Amino acid sequence: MSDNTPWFEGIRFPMVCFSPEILREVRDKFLVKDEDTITVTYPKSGTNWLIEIVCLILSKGDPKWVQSVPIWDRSPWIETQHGNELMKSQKDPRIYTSHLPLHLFPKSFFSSKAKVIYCIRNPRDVLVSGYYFTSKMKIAEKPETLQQYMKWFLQGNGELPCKVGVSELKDTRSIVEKICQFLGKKLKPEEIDLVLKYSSFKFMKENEMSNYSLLPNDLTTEGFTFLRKGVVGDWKHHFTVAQAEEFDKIYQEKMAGYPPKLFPWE
Ligand code: PPS
Repeated sequence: MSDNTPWFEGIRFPMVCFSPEILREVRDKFLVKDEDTITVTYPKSGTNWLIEIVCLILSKGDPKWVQSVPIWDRSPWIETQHGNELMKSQKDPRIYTSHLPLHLFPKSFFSSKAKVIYCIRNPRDVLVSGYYFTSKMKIAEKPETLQQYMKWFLQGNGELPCKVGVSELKDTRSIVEKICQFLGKKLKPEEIDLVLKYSSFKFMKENEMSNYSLLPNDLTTEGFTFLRKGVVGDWKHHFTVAQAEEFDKIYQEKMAGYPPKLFPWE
């Protein structure tokens, strides 16, 4: 990645949506409240899917809210200029989102009782998803090839905060039930059915409040599709054997010391 993309404390941020002032303010001054629910992810790990599920749980499966308010307004990204501004008028109990790594996360979180739902995805699928996303967005520098993007990706972007983990959203029903329990929301089985229905890939792809078709044209290029494939294991169709080996080598190095089979993709 060229030096045109600005750094903030070891992380690269496209300055179209971010500013050093806001990033600093979020870390040092943002007041996390005990009643807050925060969805936290590394980018391209299923953030929007998780937000949709949380919103639908809060509305007991009624799709009115998710079909009338853009996803980035329902659960604002606190570190973006738009999200940060919205947070100033957000009513309690608040829900919001962040991709921030641990060292940039609001300090006040660590002494709060706020609920964090942290979603992880196979980093190989994250890489492929990020490659297509970056290739079609005007805010980020475009990789010429997957190999080039892999090189950028493997340079690393730090780690994310984790208070409660939700692994890759494979068995979605049990994940939804786990989130309901965590949030203290009792939903009837038929309400859970509605949460699953309206947060499915098909429904989210058709919902213009969730599929990013409302993004201004000057941010995206021809052929931009936010809900691209939504599957597990797409990386196998993209990595060459050499790339898979290169990825594994770095993965093993970075994960040294963690118990084996810690994650579902291992
Ligand atoms: S972002 O830009 O970081 O906020 O992106 P994020 O939402 O984290 O990740 C985008 C990927 O999530 C997939 N997605 C889904 N998969 C399955 N079901 C549902 N409902 C769903 N919603 C979003 C989306 O398709 C992106 O993955 P890829 O692999 O590119 O398809």
